[in-house]
Amino acid sequence: MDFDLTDEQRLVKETARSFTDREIVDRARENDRNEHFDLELVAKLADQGYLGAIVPREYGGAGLDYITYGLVVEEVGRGDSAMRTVISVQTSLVCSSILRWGTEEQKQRYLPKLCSGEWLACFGLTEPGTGSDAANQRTRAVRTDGGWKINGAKMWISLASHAKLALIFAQTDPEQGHRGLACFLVETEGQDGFQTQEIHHKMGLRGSDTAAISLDDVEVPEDAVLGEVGDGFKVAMSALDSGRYSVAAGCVGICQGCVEESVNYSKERQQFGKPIASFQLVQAMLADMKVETDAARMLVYRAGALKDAGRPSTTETSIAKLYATEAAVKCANTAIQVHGGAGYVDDHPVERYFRDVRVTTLYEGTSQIQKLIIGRALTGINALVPS
Ligand code: COS
Repeated sequence: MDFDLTDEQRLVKETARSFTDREIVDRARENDRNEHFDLELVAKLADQGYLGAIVPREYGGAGLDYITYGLVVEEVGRGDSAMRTVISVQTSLVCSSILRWGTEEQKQRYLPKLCSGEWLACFGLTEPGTGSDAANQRTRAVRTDGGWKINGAKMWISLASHAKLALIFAQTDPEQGHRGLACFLVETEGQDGFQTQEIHHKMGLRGSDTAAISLDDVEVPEDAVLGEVGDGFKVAMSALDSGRYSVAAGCVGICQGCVEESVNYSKERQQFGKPIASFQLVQAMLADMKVETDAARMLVYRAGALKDAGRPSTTETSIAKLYATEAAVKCANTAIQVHGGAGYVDDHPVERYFRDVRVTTLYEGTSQIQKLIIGRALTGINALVPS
């Protein structure tokens, strides 16, 4: 077992750290305040190669392994979860799905545009009535002469308002249950019946584009199907294997940010004639955050190492996602405690961490769903199926 990063991994991490400090950190607060989805910054993420981090170079990607990708996501996540979300959606949910399930033609058509940032893309799985029960898609796709007609609605979809490509999951044959699902590559520009509506007043991720999608007789050709008809659920689950990893890595970044901000603040802030860092109860809070951060990071590294080795990693990814997201919620809460009143306004990033992190135990599978996946792996019993 080797706990050291390779020279290349260290270099990529250091580059991502200085990029984050230089480009992201200063803009995060204003973008959050103004609910501004910062396309200029998204273009810079693309220039860094982060939107196609795990995509092979032949398709315009950076060709990074999963561990190195996780290091980038951690650094960007420390700076701003709204920007981290762009990477997670574009790279993990969309590019990894096209890589794994796409035809050569689909890969050539979409991956270079997505890696370069020319196109943004979104992942349309969740619906107004369908969250954890992802197989229960109400969106319907019916065959037409040369393709498919799709009707339905999607909810809470990151990047949807700006996406030129939408992965849309739909039921083709309700009698087949999850085996009737298909994933469609829907090009949105000039697409009749495809409409988005931005969602505002979110608790956090205010600098992120979140929208609802309505699909009203959206017509796509036969070759818009990603994988085979009937593979849709597997496409979604495999995408989430990568997406959950990315969310977990981003949360390690939040934990790390909480530690760094709290250490700095506690050494500056004076009470009772001393820096508060010299009080044992403050050090206990710092130590708790550090332990959570390291444990979460190790779990992310393990999931990444399994992915790089091409081994099954679904359970270990759920463990990493569960632990890292819950750890980040705890760390953000503790970091505010260390900051006292100063942590209750957005002068310090910990206030934004606290709001941004809250969604991470909800999206890409709630903590409860991760526990069910882990519990099933332990027992062989699917607790979701009523007996
Ligand atoms: N990769 C590829 N295929 C997978 C997979 C994975 N990680 N996990 C499951 N599958 C396959 C299974 O092999 C099975 O295939 P068959 O049809 O050939 O038997 C099929 O998918 C169904 O799998 P499973 O029995 O595990 O389905 P369940 O209904 O029990 O799964 C959970 C339920 C909870 C795991 C799933 O619905 C889930 O993850 N829900 C949360 C959804 C979510 O995260 N939503 C948030 C989206 S925000 S982007």
